[in-house]
Amino acid sequence: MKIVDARVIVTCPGRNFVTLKLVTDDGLTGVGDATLNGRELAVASYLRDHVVPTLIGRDASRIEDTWNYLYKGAYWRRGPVTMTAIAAVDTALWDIKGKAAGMPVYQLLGGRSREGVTVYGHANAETVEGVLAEVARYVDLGYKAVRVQAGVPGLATTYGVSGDKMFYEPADAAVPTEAVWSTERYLAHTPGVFAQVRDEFGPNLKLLHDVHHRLTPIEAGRLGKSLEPHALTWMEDPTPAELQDSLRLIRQHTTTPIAIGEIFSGIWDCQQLITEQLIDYIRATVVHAGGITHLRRIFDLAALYQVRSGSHGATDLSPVCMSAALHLDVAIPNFGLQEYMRHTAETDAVFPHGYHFADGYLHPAEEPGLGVDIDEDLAAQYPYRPAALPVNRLEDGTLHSW
Ligand code: KDG
Ligand code: MG
Repeated sequence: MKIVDARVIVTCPGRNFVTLKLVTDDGLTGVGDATLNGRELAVASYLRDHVVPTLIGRDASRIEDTWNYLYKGAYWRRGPVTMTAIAAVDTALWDIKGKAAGMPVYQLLGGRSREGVTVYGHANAETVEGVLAEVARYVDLGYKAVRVQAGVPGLATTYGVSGDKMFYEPADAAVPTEAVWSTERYLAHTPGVFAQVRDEFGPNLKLLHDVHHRLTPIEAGRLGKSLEPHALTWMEDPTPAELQDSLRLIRQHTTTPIAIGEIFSGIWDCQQLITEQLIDYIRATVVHAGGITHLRRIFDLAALYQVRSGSHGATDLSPVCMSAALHLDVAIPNFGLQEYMRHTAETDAVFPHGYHFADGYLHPAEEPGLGVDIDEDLAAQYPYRPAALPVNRLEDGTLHSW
């Protein structure tokens, strides 16, 4: 089973997506997501210029060997652009393997460990009243887990608070827009928001919050401690995690569980966090962490240390990534939660897929492979539009993590 064609498709049905489609000599096709928000064309070029020429004629059944060929063969290893490109090839090859076997990919990963994939949605609003209404909306839709983000008084905009409630598109301009941040205002306001949400919705709803890398370890320790009475399922990205040792300091101060990993490219970014049990949930994704093959490796390491999965699933990860994620989510023993930001109707039309939401759970497609495709004719109607993620500054103008 040889690869005879490899197409890199860039499309913008509301936002940019990069997709790799592989075709084999026996007529099977496979798709892989290659979207790296704000840096889409870098991955498209990496694939077109450096990877596709090495794929033609390659045996499509050799997933592990192809992964290592692309990882070790490039000499440079790691990095988000490389790992996203490898992920696209890997995901497409799993899709093909599933189709060749006549099975959904989760069967090839060991079969089901659960009936459905518990997902969380984003309840967000500028005001606490607005937040309560949004949480109620998600509860009415059947969600069992909700991420809560509220506007911070005194700040013009806040991460995670959007006008269009079911989708969140922070990459809002060709040249990055600038937001202003105050840790003091944020720390003063946030615990009160969660007190009201917990009070209104009771103990059973899973509540989550994304700090988006904005605090120092000791500030994160303080936030975690102040959130303890409200029993969060996790506090996400409390501090930038390049310095993995710094998580020890947060752990010394709080029992609020910690989730990190959406910007990780592979196992080396989280090895210490996992093996020293400095996090509770690893949020790496199929598309940015080397595909199904490599993410499975991360999750298996995590399982040894009682760390559960909590994969990133924002709208900049295409339905191809979501389809792949669900096959892993349903199969691994240490699944925790899956983020689920809905895509727009335009995006769903470009990427017809078989996964579906019911009663707070997502269910992977049952057809052979991943159960997702790209409509290339429709995709061609949405040309690429430059869109970058914002930057963030403190009130005195100092550049801060966004
Ligand atoms: O591309 C960046 C977004 O995916 C990110 O800002 C969303 O943090 C995010 C999340 O948890 O969904
Ligand atoms: Mg996040």
